[in-house]
Amino acid sequence: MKRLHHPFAACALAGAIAAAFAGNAFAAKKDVADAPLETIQAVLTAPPFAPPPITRKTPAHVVVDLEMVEKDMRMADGVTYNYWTFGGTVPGSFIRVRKGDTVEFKLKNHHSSHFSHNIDLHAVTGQGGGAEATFTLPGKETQFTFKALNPGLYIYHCAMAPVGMHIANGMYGLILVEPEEGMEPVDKEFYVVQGDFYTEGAHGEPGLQPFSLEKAIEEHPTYVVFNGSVDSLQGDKALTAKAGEKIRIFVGNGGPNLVSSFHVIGEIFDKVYTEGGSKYQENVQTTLVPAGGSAIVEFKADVPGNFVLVDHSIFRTFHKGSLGILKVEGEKNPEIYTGQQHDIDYKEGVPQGSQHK
Ligand SMILES: [Cu+2]
Repeated sequence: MKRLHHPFAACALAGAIAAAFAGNAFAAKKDVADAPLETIQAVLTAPPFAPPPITRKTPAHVVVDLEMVEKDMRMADGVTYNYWTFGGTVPGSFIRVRKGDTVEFKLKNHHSSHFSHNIDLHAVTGQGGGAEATFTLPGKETQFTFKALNPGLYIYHCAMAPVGMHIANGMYGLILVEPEEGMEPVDKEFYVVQGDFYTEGAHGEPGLQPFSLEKAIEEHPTYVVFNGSVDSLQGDKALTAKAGEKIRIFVGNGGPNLVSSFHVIGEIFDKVYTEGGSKYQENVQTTLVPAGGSAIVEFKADVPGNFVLVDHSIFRTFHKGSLGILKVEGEKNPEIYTGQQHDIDYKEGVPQGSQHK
């Protein structure tokens, strides 16, 4: 005898009801989908800045125009390098879209380029992340279109063979897909991407330095830097903020080889969206940023000072270049941080804790 309360029977009934409702919901969604999307030209920014937050509440048809340029730029004082770039900078232009957007992606390869390039965006669902569709000879433009299905912070990079060499020459950047509800407002947003570079000459050896395939294969970088060069975030190029401001840094790691132990000396990240995903961890000192990966870090700059961005694999920082400054100005707050309170002779034989009496 058939038991009406058999769990599968119950499931089938519930499924049929759910399907009926889903059918209605689908019909309603389809009407919205049929409405023509507003066409918007994407605002692209050079590091260390990100385009403004997205305020619209509906998907759009976003057009991205990105130009690939090969050019000599400064690696360090007296040292230049022939960088291959997306948009003329390392990392490449920051791209910001919203979940559900349809992105029409136009990739241009400058006439002066010596090589063909393409792009693999980790935000793309589809063959090669777009690489197959964007093989672009010098002087050509290619195009493909994708739908931003998953929110998150994604690396993009060139995927022409030898892939490692194109990435090692600076061909990477970040694309942010904002969630539908947007992101929590902050006072300042920055764009920082680590990369490792391999030159024939030793660290600091002057002149135009060729790429060393041997060092790259051995994973022995000559330079490990933020935003493409030594001192890119120092002096008058330091990141700046005021005490009390909420800071968000979109952190990426282009690699091609190293994993970054990203840390800001003198700060604690209130939130880290680990690996650039949707969930955050709280109260983090150092976050791992994989090669070809990202993280979103957020913190309040409570007190003034020079806060130092580092890869805490620390020899890289002090000997290969991965050091940047966030300069925070404002009123001191001794309740949070006093600065040095004394510097006196230490008297041997006096019990600990009473030397200064
Ligand atoms: Cu390339």
